[in-house]
Amino acid sequence: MTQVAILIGSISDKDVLEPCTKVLEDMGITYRFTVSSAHRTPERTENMIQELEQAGCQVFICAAGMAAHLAGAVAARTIRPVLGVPINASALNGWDALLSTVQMPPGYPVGTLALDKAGAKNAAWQAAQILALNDPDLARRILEARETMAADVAKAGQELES
Ligand code: RP5
Repeated sequence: MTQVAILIGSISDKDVLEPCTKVLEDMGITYRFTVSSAHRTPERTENMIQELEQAGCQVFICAAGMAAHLAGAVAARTIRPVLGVPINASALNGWDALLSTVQMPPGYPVGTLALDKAGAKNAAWQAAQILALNDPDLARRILEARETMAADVAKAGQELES
């Protein structure tokens, strides 16, 4: 079963998604990571969405740069949550991708995260939180991870002050 799909617009985007796959793996979430371009392979994108939904995908994470329409193209074809990660892949430093991803028409939202690796990481956390609505064990793992993060801050504070 595939709980989460990660779609990138180009294979050149692959490394940016490494923090995303790590969080999903740490949380025990099954995912499929593949490439499909909104512009270069529109039919593949459309077919992929159907295939992924049939495989049980609950959340789509879509990452692209430049004219970053991948998340919007997916949101047009599914009512499952779509999270968008704009990638800095141009001379406009990612502003083009951010604005292309975030500005969706009413009824077709893309939950747009931060640029690049920061957004990729939080897309995984956001997907985990969505899945946790119906998965108490996953909810517990998320809370435990937060406790670890809080303990790390406290430990760093103690070390800084000592
Ligand atoms: C976007 O254009 C991709 O998501 C990538 O970020 C950027 C460059 O793609 P390539 O020319 O490297 O395939 O569509």
